[in-house]
Amino acid sequence: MTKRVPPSTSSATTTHTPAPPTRRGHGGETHQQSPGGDGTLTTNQGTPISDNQNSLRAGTRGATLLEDFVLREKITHFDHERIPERIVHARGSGAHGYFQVYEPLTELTRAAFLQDPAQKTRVFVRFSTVAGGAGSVDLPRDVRGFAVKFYTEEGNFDLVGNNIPVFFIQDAMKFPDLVHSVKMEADRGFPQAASAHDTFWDFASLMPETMHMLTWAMSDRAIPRSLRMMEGFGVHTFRLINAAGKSTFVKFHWRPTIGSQSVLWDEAVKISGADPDFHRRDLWEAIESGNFPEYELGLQVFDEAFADEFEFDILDATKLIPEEVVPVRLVGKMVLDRNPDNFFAETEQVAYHPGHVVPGIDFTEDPLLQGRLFSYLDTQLSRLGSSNFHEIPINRPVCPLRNFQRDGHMRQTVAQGRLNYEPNSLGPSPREVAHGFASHPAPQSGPKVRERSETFADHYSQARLFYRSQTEPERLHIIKAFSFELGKVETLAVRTRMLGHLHNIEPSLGAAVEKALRMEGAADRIEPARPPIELSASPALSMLHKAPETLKGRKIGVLISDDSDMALLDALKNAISAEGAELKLIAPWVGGVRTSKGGVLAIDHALVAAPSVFFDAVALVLSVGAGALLAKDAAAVDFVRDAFGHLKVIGHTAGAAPLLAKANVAHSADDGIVSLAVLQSVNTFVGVAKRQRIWAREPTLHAL
Ligand code: HDE
Repeated sequence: MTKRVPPSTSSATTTHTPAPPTRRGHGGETHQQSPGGDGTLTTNQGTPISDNQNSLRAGTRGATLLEDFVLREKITHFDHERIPERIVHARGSGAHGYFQVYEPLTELTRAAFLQDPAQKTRVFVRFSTVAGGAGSVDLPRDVRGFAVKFYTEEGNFDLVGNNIPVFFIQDAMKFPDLVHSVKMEADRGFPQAASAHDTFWDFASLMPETMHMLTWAMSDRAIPRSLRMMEGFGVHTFRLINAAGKSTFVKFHWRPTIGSQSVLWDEAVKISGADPDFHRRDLWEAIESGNFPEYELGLQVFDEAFADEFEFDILDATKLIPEEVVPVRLVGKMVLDRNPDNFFAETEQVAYHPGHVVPGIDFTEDPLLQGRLFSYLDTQLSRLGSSNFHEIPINRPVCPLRNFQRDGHMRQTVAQGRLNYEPNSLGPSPREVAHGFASHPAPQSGPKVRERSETFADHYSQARLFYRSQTEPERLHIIKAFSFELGKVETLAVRTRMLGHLHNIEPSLGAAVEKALRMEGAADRIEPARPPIELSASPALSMLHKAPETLKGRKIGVLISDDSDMALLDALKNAISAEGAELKLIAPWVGGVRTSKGGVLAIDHALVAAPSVFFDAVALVLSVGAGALLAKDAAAVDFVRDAFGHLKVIGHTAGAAPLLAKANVAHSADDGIVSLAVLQSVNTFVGVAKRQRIWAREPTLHAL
């Protein structure tokens, strides 16, 4: 039987004028394909396509013809759409932005982009999780990558950091082992994006140098509220070199201007199900709405004399320098003001490398950094498939690039002339320059050994420092995280070994985790290579200690229904936006709610699709009838119960009473339950919500 082709899918008969390719980018030139427009659909060779619905066949029911180059080209290209995902940091979210220095840093560095406060240097940032695959969720317990590419006039500078200032291991030799142990177990292919399994804790418990970073990874730092509310760190000690060749040691920091904040573990678990793209969406939406994320660049600078007298080795990436010892000087600001045009072309293909430095910035001998200097270039060869990855638009420097490297897989540059060598005398060609990058002449000597320096031997002191510097709620979360992770470990010997380390970090931590696991007295005795030393607490290591009272950049979820009080909603909206926060309306029906005047009020989210874990505080603006109705609805009850359990501020009208009761929330439970009976109480609600969470509530919710 011959089937008739519907008109909409029949071959196009209209003629089109081909749209000229546009050229755009951060500096590199690229053909951009824009969707829509009146452009003709073509093959990759530019041949106009007359039918994009049907392959070429011998008769309407006959075999497909091999000569169908349109089909073959399309399928071939599709078959190769994926490139290998990053072995670590596979899941990432990117954004464009700019960086500006506050004042010339001439005395410290000759890096051109750090001299002129009027100059904006374009950047591309990629945030990532470490262990999960590209399609994993945004909120596992994990370290976050914080990689910044500065497109400077003297070449690209990549600051490839993390959101935790130290690392698990001291020597690059152990990186493949670390990563193998944390990724999915080799035989079974799970768990995805989770450190809570035997191989990770087996490795970690056999490597005391991981203890400091483990304590950070078990803290709330590993479950950030938003990529906009996360600190970043260069981790290693680097060098800044000024025009006179003077070297100063530096540690790089990024500080979000709206403060750092994290979610609670139970929120992370629920967000992972309700919105696996929680962080990516949040970043995208913030930038789309003009609410640009900002981070200040901070420097901790110090000299050789300090390095010599400091208790720890500044080349050891498992150690930090407390801010109370060397203050962080804020020297500039990065603003993320543009979303990528294309996720693959930019976020996926961007290639960072700690070895991408500019004159004025240099390395130290940190053995972890030294290993990284090899790895990142090497990894691009398998990931991007060619030594020409620097020609991909997102990776191209904005300054001229001239050298004698030629050809290779997928070369884009059409080099002119015959001078592909140097020295030459046959014409003008690029030459070395005196102001070019020159390595700092740090003296190197010593026998060729495979040996760790004695100065790297202390593995517990800074873990203890970190733990002791936390506030009570933060310590409780560390205990709970260790208990959760070790609770998932099936091999008893791994658990008892790890408990031994926790005792060395801090006896009360070890005891608390033992109690939580009901393994009192089970810890192995582990003799530290070097006993921990007592250090003064560093309050700057606590997120809560530094947390500003603010709603800026936060989201308030307001649950409404038919006949909600419009005057109250208006007052809430004004007060919340005056704080730089966003109000989101949630209702049982995505189609909106009826107002008392007979209109329909549009809303932002349907209740089933927007649990309270998406918001920083909530308000229940419900009429008497709506409160009684929603008290019978599980999604509404969970909305309130979770908000309470997650220590959020809850504003409510009198009508919400049955719902609060059903969720087991007493009106007077604490000062985070705010009555919105009168309009003025909106200010009280906003004032309390600025505290972000009601920490005093937490101990009342945990019996064990
Ligand atoms: Fe990485 N790391 N890393 N790393 N790393 C990669 O490079 C590596 C380390 C970091 O968004 C890979 O292009 C080794 C520390 C970030 O594209 C790879 C060692 C820190 C990103 C690699 C380390 C980082 C990566 C995988 C130990 C914080 C994502 C894909 C010697 C200071 C960048 C790629 C992006 C990515 C190797 C340790 C941060 C395999 C060998 C320490 C943020 O080359």
